[in-house]
Amino acid sequence: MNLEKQLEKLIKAKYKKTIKTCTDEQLYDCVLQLTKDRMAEKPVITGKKKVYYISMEFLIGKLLANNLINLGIYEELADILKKNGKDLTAIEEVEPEPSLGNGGLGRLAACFLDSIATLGLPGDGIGLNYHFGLFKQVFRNKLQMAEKNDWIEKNSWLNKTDTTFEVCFGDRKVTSVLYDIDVIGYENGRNKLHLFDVSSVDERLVKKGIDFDKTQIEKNLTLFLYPDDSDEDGNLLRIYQEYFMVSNGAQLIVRELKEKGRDLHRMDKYVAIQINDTHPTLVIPELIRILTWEEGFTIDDAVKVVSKTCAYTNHTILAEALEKWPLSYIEKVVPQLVPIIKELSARVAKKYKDPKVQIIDGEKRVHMAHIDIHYGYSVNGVAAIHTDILKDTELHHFYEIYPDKFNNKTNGITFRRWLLSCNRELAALLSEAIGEGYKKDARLLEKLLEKADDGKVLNAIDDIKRQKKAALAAYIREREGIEIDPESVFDIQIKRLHEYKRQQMNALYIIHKYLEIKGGKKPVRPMTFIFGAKAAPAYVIAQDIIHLLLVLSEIVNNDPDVSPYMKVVMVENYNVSYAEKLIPACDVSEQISLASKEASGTGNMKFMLNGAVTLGTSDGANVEIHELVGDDNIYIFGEKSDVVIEHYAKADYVSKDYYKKSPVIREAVDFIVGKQALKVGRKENLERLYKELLNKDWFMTLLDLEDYIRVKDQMFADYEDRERWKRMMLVNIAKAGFFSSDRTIEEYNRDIWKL
Ligand code: 26V
Repeated sequence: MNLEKQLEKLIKAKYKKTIKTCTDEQLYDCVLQLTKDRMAEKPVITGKKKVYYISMEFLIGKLLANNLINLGIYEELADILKKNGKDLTAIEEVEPEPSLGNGGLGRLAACFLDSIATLGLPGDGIGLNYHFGLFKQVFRNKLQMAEKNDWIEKNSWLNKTDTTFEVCFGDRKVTSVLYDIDVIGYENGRNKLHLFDVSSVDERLVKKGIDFDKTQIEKNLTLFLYPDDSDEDGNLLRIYQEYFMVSNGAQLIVRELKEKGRDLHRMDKYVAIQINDTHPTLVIPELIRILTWEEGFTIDDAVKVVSKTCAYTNHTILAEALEKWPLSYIEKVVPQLVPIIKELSARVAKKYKDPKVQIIDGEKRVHMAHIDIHYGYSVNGVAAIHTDILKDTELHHFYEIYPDKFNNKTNGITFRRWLLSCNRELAALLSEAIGEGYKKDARLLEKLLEKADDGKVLNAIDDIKRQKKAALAAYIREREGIEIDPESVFDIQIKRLHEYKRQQMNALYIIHKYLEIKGGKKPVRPMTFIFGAKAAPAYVIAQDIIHLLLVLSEIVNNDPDVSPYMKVVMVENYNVSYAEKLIPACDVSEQISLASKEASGTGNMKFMLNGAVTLGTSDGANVEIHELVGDDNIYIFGEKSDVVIEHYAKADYVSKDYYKKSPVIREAVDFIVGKQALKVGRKENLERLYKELLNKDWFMTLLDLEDYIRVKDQMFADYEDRERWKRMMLVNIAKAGFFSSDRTIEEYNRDIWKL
């Protein structure tokens, strides 16, 4: 049916109105329905073999614009609405954003689902339907508070199915209910994101903020994305969630295989299971349990086929992020898996004596990654440098045993969301300059290099950047109540708050600039420093860093000597939707993690694609960005990963030495507990952070601070060479094609899944 007629019909049936007389909310409701109907018409992608991407997180973001684009009806619908005095972007704003992920890992899973469908590969996601997802961040008294994100509305993208499974825990049994979200490829067919829920979940359990009784598993299991793991109940709940997800996933996979009449002994010919970090690791013993207990397999046969089916992706080398569960916890939550885990562990112990590769260690903790490596057929890192570090250091002992299992899959991002949807102006310009081909084959963006000396194209790119900066300035005025100057340089750091990502180093630069301006050294052009970051509620120093950023924002923005030259904005509740507004408006992309610590990063890719220039360390995918754009189109500073790794090995980094040696560092660090800061900030938070930096500084902020200041100053100076900067923007866009998640998924398929 004609799109306009279809919409009119829906509106008439539901609201007895017309497009013209509907509110934006009513229109959203009907456009959602229309889009779902159109998606349901798309053929399900099928094939002999299918991948299941199993993950505790799918940070899908709002879906309306993306689905309209992938259906190829965005423009048409926008025109229809416009003709009736309505604005599609205003209607997009009505959609609530689900927060089913923490950050990069969850967003990557969402990009992958988009690419899997776009490439026409059969592949479904398996995850959990968190009712309140990750908390909503609000600032009170310059501190982060957490509230629930109530995203599920009566009419949503979720489709309730009649699939239910029983999941047995040691102390109770629960019944699951499955919700599906359709995943449409760009001009292609349909896959599914399966989100499991418990039928007995009770939202009323949440009292104040995000507090709830962590022991009432039937009622709380799917309320929140992993609650803090600062106490035993929190940890146990996390294991309940993990087992609930994998048990449902395994039952679903086995059921689908049986429905298709497949021989379970040859499961690996029909199924690949990609384990996203260690969170879904229990799927391995759970599948073995199902095959032996319920399908009559010998343990040897079950282990063999499962090991040929499961593949593992590692997303971090941070020791504190690698899951090691006490066997006693697993015993309490899923006692039925304990004999299987013990058997898997015993087989390893029999073959390998090295304590570093054991599954159950001397303290009776289960190393989840070790299960994946021994009993999976592929282990991959997420950027070249990350995979090298895994092979050379973190997982070296495993690499010696299984050299062929290790491989790299450099992360990617879906260009549908991070270019076509969030920067329609730039996409249109690119189509005009180099044709539409890049939309299907991102590598064709390189054709833009032919325009590197074309003043018209360069100016057009720059004009779009200004337009996006003006739009962001208006949004920030409305949301945060802060006035920023679109003519200033927009320097942006948006990512989870973590010491290794070093937002605190950026803060020290800001203090340094503030003091310079106070001392009379004015910059040629004003600078705007923008941050967005949530911190885990139990992560004290991260909370302190947020406090410092909010303190700096107040001091700087209210100082009449300084504010004409510099502004600091910490946006509230940074999420995918905010990212879609910030990234197209960015001049300088801050990627300043301590070398070796950021496995890949994916924000770095989104910024580059939108014409921002990276200021970064040789870490994660920055290394590959650097190789692609060359020295002239990126700003790299700081110690390299080998130096950093050696500091850790020798334990010889002493932050106080750097503090003592450098007056610039001293002045900036002391400011944190100086009179001015203490006047607007809280002593407890600021002093704790100050002491941390001086006495510990585990992620070596002061090691790189001077080099950071030097290179960042140079970068701001270069920004004034406008012609050169425009060229840098162009080169970054042109070289971003490699980071399309379509390329990443093609590699996963070629090397691992073989669909
Ligand atoms: C988890 C935790 C949990 C508790 C303590 C501190 C901590 C620190 C880091 C993490 C991260 C877990 C894994 C993760 O999210 N990795 C991210 O994966 C992205 C997609 O591959 C990648 O781009 C990021 O560099 C990587 O940090």
